[in-house]
Amino acid sequence: MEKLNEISELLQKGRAKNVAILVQEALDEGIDAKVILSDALLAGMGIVGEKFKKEEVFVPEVLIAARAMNKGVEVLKPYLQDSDSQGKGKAILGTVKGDLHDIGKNLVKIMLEGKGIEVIDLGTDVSAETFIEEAKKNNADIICCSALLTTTMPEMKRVVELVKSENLDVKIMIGGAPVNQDFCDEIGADYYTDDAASAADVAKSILEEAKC
Ligand code: B1M
Repeated sequence: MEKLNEISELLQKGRAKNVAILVQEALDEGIDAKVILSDALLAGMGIVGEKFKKEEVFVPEVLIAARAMNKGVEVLKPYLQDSDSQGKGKAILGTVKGDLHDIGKNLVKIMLEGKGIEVIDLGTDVSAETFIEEAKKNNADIICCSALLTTTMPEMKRVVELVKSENLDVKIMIGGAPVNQDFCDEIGADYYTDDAASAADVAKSILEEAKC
């Protein structure tokens, strides 16, 4: 769709204000918020990621594209909420230690909140100890860890080990581009999900099961 391509291209150029305006226009034209997210914003960021890998663009360009992505997501946020979103449980969320990528984590936050789950967002560069401390302090139901670097994924294993050694009654969900189901099984985490919307669906069903 032309509008979605236009948004994707503006995002790649880091034109944050224009991305926000066009996202609103797309919503006004009746395009579904989830379609705008996947086919315009995530698609654009994916292209930036490919160019970054091939060294066709560098950190500054990626950062301004990321800022444009966030502006677009801000506009979409109210449209990504479920109508029955009220007090469903509590999740601790963060990007693991050594890792500063937060776009995916922020999307997970929006989607979880959209399902009525209270989210305690610890930000980026979060150690396993901090995840555990905050889960205990807040009596959380789920710990959600995001990682974008292969070098930071092992911190997720430390989260699992600490939860087990402290015998905490909390589920661990992991995700992020380099993470997969095999890694989840290998480290003994409870759930792996591929994208933010599935993370929220799974979190909701974990909480519903816990109440049964
Ligand atoms: Co970085 N970076 N980066 N980067 N960066 C990657 C991840 C990389 C794959 C690029 C590449 O080489 N192709 C590569 C990692 C290679 C590897 O480990 N195998 C990389 C690298 C190397 C680096 C640096 C080391 C570069 C350098 O400095 N030389 C450096 C590391 C800094 C650090 O963290 N210590 C670095 C820095 C940066 C920026 C700061 C410039 C910027 C981050 C800005 C920010 O986040 N505020 C950045 C970006 C933007 C990227 C790419 C281009 C895009 C990531 C992104 O936001 N995607 C990325 C390339 C790529 O992934 N293709 C890349 C959009 C986002 C929505 O997707 O986060 O995957 P994602 O989230 C998805 C799913 O994964 C899932 O939901 C989302 C979709 O709905 N998900 C979850 C995420 N978390 C989840 C948790 C869940 C469930 C699902 O449950 C709890």
